[in-house]
Amino acid sequence: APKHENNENNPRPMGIEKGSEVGKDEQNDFQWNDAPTLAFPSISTSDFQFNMDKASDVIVEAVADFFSKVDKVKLILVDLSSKSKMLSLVKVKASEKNVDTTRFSTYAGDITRLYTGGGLHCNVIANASNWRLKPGGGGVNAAIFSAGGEALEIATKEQADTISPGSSIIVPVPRTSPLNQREGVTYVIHVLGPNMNPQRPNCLKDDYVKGCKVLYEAYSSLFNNFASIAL
Ligand code: AR6
Repeated sequence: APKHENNENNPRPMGIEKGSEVGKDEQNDFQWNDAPTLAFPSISTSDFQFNMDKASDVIVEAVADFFSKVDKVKLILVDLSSKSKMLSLVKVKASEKNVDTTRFSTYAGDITRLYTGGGLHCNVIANASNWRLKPGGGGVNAAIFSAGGEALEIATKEQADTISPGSSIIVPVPRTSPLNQREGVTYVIHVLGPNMNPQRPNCLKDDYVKGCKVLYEAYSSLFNNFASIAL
């Protein structure tokens, strides 16, 4: 067991209590603690300047729709700080919509250090990408490419050169990548969300009718791609 497992500073996502029976489905003996888990950041709400209140509605709707079709997988929304406005908004709305907290939780921490920083086993993580699937830039994209090393860059290029808003691309993470070796991440799914930042390509200029539609498509594409790997 990793050393940090008893560290109180590493909050566990709701619904996953170490050493307890929480998450065990009595009916069929299904172990929720072992369920395939996707960790994902809030797409478009930082550099792409998408309204957080609207984005949180879209996330909860996309999660609820996905859970109505797919069973026995877990989703975790991740953001860097426990003071994250996105995490608070989504927690409130998920609870209002009665989304199952065994299957959907939030986690404050670095998505590139889920295992070494939080003891979480997530073999699939999502990235808020740019249309050229290029490393760097900033935000979670820079963090994931930096943690993934050259191996992730090469593996990404093997899958695609570009990506369009509202879609996602599955990249198997090579064993040589530190993200795989250190964190146990075997897939990164790059997602391109809608952009409201005039200084970035394809700005939607505050068209939130289109924006919410594209954001919903981005999450459905992500979740469906995750299911195609996990199940
Ligand atoms: N771990 C978890 N969450 C993070 C991390 C991290 N290490 N770093 C940032 N976040 P953003 P976007 C959160 O800006 O708005 C890039 O340059 C952050 O707090 O990364 O979709 C790309 O190349 C926020 O909640 O993505 C694109 O050009 C969320 O991740 C552009 O930014 C997404 O913020 C995409 O912009």
